[in-house]
Amino acid sequence: MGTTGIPSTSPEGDVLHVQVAIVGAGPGGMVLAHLLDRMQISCVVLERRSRAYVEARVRAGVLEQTTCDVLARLGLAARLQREGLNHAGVDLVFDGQRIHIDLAQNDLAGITVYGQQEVMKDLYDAAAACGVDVRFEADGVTLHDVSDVPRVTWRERGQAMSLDCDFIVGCDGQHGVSRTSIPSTHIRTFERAYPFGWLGILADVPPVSEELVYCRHERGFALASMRSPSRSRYYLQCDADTRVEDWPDERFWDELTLRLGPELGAQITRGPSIEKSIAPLRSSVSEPIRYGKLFLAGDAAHIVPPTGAKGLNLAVADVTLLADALDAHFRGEGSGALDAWSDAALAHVWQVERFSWWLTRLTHVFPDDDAFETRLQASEFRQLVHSAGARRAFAEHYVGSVMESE
Ligand code: RFL
Ligand code: PHB
Repeated sequence: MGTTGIPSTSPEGDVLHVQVAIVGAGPGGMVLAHLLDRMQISCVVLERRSRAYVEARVRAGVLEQTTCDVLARLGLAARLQREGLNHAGVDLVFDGQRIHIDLAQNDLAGITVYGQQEVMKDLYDAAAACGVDVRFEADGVTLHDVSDVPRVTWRERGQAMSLDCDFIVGCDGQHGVSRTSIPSTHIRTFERAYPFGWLGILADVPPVSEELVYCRHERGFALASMRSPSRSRYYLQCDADTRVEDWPDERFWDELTLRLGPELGAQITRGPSIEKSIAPLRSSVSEPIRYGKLFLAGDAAHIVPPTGAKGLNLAVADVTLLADALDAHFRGEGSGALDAWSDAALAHVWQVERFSWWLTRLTHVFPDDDAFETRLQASEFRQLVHSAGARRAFAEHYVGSVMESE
């Protein structure tokens, strides 16, 4: 450990070198940095924001077992195992009818609810302890010559920095610089935008249900989730152009109560929101996710609507596969695994894209849907009610065991 990192800044402006430069210190970039550190591959992580900013960003809540296993393998799961909430099931409500889907049947492992903010704290604390080099507030990160002899430049506390490397991994999310550093002739993006967003709140009140509840109501989708036995996370489908100011807490609670229906709605404990934000929904995949010496991973490469709870898990899956391929390369085993990485990662990505799109289609109200479409939705739900096979397929996708069982 502690092989990562570049020498301290050279005042003479010497060019520094590292094996892998990682752009973005979100979950993808940080898990990759830890994996490379354990493989004795030198790396540095360049993050545009401050540590406090990233840790305050409320996002994912659901971790697949594979993600938990990667964190455990890295020795980073002590708090996750103590504080994470294991869930053996999830509930779906469709126009008032509620079903339970067993997520821990047979070989399936269930999921763990543990906030992305907590994951980030654990990754950053461990980075500081192991000497993994993370440069926060790296300004104006620019990638050069990515097809051949890659170099990264940025500004750090006003000082110009430059770094040579063997590879760059762009883990800088959907608005980062990495994807746009690939010439448009060498990358293609496939996408779907959805005509709505999610309005989310966090509140220090007990969750309405022990399980996560995904609810399709004629007024729109609602999701009941949590962070702890005393902290709830709720989402409502909202118009694409709605603003947080349009949604005072009382309006949110009233709407949630309506959408969750009389039985669940009556159980809601209201309280002041401690966070409220709106996220647009999008599906998108770029192909291929390698150009020369540059690899794209996580949200920089693909976006899923949060309905399937998959984005963070996908980012971890991408970088886990990539770390093994980089390790094989640096151990002199050739470039086969690196060359195969983009296709291999994308095969998994498309599985997850399909599930996330399908679950969004099933549970949301699409403004242009006619009676034909809504009857198809209802019929899709009835399939889940009546078919153990359909519920099993749902569970496999939700817990993320699909690739493993193929
Ligand atoms: P991130 O987390 O966006 O991190 C990218 C980092 O790169 C930095 N950056 C730059 N750094 C340097 N130079 C630049 N030019 C840069 N541009 C950007 C950014 O500051 C940032 O720190 O991408 P990454 O690592 O790929 O991770 C992706 C996940 O964060 C994301 O997919 C999840 O949050 C998605 N997601 C969920 N995923 C799950 O697996 N389970 C869930 O339950 C779940 N729930 C959710 C979600 C996302 C949501 N929103 C807000 C979209 C719920 C919601 C509401
Ligand atoms: C969350 O708890 O933030 C959460 C849970 C399930 C999802 C998305 C987000 O599908």
